[in-house]
Amino acid sequence: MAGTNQRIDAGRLWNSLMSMAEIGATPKGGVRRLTLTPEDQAGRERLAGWCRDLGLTLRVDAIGNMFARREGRDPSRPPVLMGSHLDSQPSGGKFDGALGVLAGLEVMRSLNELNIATEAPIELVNWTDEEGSRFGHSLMGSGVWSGVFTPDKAYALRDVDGITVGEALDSIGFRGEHPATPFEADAYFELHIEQGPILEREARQIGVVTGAQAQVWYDAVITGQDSHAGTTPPSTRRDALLAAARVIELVDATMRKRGEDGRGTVGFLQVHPNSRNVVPGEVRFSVEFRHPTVEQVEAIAGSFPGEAGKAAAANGCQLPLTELYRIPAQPFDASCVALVRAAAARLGYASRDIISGAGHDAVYVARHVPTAMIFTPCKDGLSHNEEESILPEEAAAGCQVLFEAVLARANR
Ligand code: HGY
Ligand code: MN
Ligand code: MN
Ligand code: MN
Repeated sequence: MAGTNQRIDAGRLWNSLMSMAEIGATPKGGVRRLTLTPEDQAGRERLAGWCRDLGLTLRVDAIGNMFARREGRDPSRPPVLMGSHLDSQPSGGKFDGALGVLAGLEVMRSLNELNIATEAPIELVNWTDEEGSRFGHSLMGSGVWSGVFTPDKAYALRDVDGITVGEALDSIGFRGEHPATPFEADAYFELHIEQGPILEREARQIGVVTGAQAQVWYDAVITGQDSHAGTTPPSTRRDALLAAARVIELVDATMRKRGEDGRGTVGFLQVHPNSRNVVPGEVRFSVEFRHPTVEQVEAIAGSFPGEAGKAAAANGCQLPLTELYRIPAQPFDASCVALVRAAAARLGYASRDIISGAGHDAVYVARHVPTAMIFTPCKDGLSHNEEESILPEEAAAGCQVLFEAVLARANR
């Protein structure tokens, strides 16, 4: 395995990853650290302790984003940022997000150990609620920071139990006093597992991420009529679940029309009243589409709502569809991408350029700060799954590239 001139401590990085994975550990080897829950709080506090041990200055902003700062020789220079997220899917993997945060921590530890003073300050970031699983808006913390969502809009988002983001932030003590607004930063680098099969299939250790694909997210509520399962004949049923099934078929057909680049998913669904002998009168569910080109996402956004409404109406139901947000395809900054590519080459890692199929905080940060991402492979390209797994040397390779890219940028 290349990367002989390692300046990071691979074993220490792996130990940090395994230590963080204990928080919210699930029986099948994954993690459940839903945003703003006690598990997320425990992960945040563990990170904060590690940062304090390094003498980093910690600050938390109004949406709970955490920034740990290492001073540079020239405090007037804007900081170089690096980081990712510690929140997870309900049955997520140990490395999604955590790798980027803990590799950043390892960069800080190594800079201290090697007594390297950088010109510019460096800040490690843990973004709040990247996953969007609990409150329905992904990239929420970086979205508020970058002005996509207002703080008040974010605070008002509710989970399935009716708890708001504001209440959850306060309950874990992470509503900080710093404004959640874009401050001047020199660059942002995010290390993340690819969450897809390409790097593993091509035996590449590093993905040089040049951008991320476009997305559109909806909330759907199908309303029919609750009625008795035993007495309601087919002719008078207004079965919201049957209508939802037709719409879900349409989501799949809309995706497949775009071939292997198409993505269409219904991941969340609630049936009301969810009783065995009641024809359901209401179904709430999520719909999201993605594609490498914004044109295709725009085309879908132009046709899907009408087609879905017709499918619901054909089953005697209404379908209020709310578009939550659209994320255009986001190219990353060429000079930062070049630093990632050069670092991988210098370290002797096999790399390739790649577009991210997943959304990342880097997508919103890139609207204000020159940004690049580094990918490492994951087994079978599996993620958002408890069996997500990577090798220690893969984590180390990504961390080493992060170290070199951040150092080069901070000293340019
Ligand atoms: O949904 C996403 O793409 C991200 O992994 N949360
Ligand atoms: Mn992630
Ligand atoms: Mn994820
Ligand atoms: Mn991400």
